[in-house]
Amino acid sequence: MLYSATINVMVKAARRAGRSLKRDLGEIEHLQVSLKGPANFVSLADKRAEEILYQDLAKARPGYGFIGEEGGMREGTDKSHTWIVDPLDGTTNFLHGIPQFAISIGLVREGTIIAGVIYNPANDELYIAERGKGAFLNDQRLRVAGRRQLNECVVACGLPHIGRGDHEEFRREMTAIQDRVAGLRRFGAASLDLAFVAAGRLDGYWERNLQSWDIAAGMLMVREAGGTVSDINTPGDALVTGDVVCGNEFVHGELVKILRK
Ligand code: 2AM
Ligand code: CA
Ligand code: CA
Ligand code: CA
Repeated sequence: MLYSATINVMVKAARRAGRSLKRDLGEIEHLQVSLKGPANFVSLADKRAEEILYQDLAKARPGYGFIGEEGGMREGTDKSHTWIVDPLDGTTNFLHGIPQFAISIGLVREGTIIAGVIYNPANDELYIAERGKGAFLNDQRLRVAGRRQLNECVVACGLPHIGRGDHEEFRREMTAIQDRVAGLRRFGAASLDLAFVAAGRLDGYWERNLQSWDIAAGMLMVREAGGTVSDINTPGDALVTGDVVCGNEFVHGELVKILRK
């Protein structure tokens, strides 16, 4: 595959940060884990990976703005382009040695996501999406699954975290969906849940209260694989509300019907 220069910059940065995460995975006991908020862990691994991503991306595109989970907002001189970066999505999995975590890099131009890279260094799966050009996993073009019977579908969700979201509402939604699908999953890394929908491994996924860095790259991945992604509640922008639902057009529609009741 021939990707654009911007994608190549993102892939190089993700792979370098990925090497850092892999090194740190081998010495979890030295990572100085702390809590940023209820059930929101951060470690040296998150911070080191973000520093690498910031350095590489800022060097290649000096004017672009940068929003990273651990570094906050850094404005650029180019007001139309912003990197949206999660240096380690799935920190809880990472700290438990569960190999379901990823680096997620999205590029937004004037409010539209135009490029996304999601990289899981544990299994070397690299997902790439570019607006209008498709989505790829290790250079293979991706297409969402085609199932049209909800009772044949495997759907993933995210659980509301301690101190966030409406836990009762979630239990109602989860029960309603669980009763209709072939299987329900909870993997714990939002970027990879979206990537799995793009890859046709999952038929659908929904989660509330996410942040832009969790989903910017993944939302584009699903769209470029032919899927439908939206805000759960309204036709609003999930990138802004953090409440995301996706699948093929049919599965998305069915999930929305259940979740909006
Ligand atoms: P993180 O590992 O980068 O924090 C899993 O449901 C998703 O929620 C992950 O993408 C995870 O990203 C995020 N997450 C984990 N703990 C969280 C918390 N306490 N509040 C908000 N988001 C959280
Ligand atoms: Ca976090
Ligand atoms: Ca995250
Ligand atoms: Ca993170």
